[in-house]
Amino acid sequence: MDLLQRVLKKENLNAQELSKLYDYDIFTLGQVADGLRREKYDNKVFFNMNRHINPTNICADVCKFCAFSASRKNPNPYEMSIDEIVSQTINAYKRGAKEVHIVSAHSPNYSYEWYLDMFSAVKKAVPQIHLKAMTAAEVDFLDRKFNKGYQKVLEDMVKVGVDSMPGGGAEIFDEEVRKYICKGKVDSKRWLEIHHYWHQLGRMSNCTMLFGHIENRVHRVDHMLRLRDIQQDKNIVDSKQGGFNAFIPLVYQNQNNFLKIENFLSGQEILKTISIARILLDNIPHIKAYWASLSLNLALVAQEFGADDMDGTIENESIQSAGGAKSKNGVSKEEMIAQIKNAGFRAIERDSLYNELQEF
Ligand code: V47
Repeated sequence: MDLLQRVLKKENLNAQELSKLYDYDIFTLGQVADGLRREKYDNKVFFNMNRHINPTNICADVCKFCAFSASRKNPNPYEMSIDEIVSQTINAYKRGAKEVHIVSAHSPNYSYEWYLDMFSAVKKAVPQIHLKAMTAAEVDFLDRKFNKGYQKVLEDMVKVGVDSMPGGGAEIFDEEVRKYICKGKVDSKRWLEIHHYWHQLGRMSNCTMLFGHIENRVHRVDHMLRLRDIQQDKNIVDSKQGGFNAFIPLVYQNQNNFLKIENFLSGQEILKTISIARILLDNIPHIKAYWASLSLNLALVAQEFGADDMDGTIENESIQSAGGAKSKNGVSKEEMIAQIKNAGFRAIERDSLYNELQEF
């Protein structure tokens, strides 16, 4: 039987076998992925009104791909105070943001209590805002620095009002590649355990994959399968609470950092990866074509290749843009809506948990 048919019949295949999905042309993969996304969401494209806040770029880790952290190539260290973070949240809320996405470098300077106080202060100032914060890499960093145990860190996050976790820090789970690109950071097993425990607490999170550097197709598929596996936990599925909301493939931005690559990703390879994600990740509801990473244009095309979400207005994007992406100032709500509609889709503003708020 044809490989695609075997995959759609949910035959148990390994990453090596499944990586052969890339041998199909993009139209075949796209048609199947588009069919699956339309079954669930018709021709809706989701976006949200959000604000990214990155409290500091001072980092104890040295990931080769990172252009955001203060380093020899980026000698502009900064550190925000809790007051600044709160005031950015209030201003974003007044402009219509429903979510703040707070992710930091792994700072040697902030105390454990600083994080808890900061989240409490944000939630106290704007109780209505959805607080999406702390990558699994940060949770692991705090656990190791302050000897807390990752479970305690996650439980404390719940107590101070963190609503959901973003998907950062996943990079590529393959241990060899990971060792080369981000040695010393949270390992793959722990990244997955942290999200799994968060899901057991009844909370939602996202998951990412950084691709287009030194990884190969098998590594990408292996990454997706590891995510699909933890999403299968029967207790969590039965409880109908907690789990991954969205998978976000992040295209590697190759400027101002220490990871030199020889093979640049084609648009075709990016779209195939998005289609394969939709086909393989049948238990993760949303595939986010993060426009800051893909560009607005390709993120819109990706909506015909299995993606159903663009991410949000962002207001201030520091990580992809540090690596060369044109996303520094976010995108206005008006432009986001116009672009989605011009591409022939229905523009749906959602909240952070994908409840539909308004159609434009
Ligand atoms: O973990 C770092 C990546 C991630 C580069 O959960 C890079 O809704 C490309 O996770 N080129 C952080 N990527 C961003 C992130 C995210 C973004 C938007 C929404 C959500 C969500 C999560 O950015 C890091 C890392 O994988 N990254 N450097 C780079 N040069």
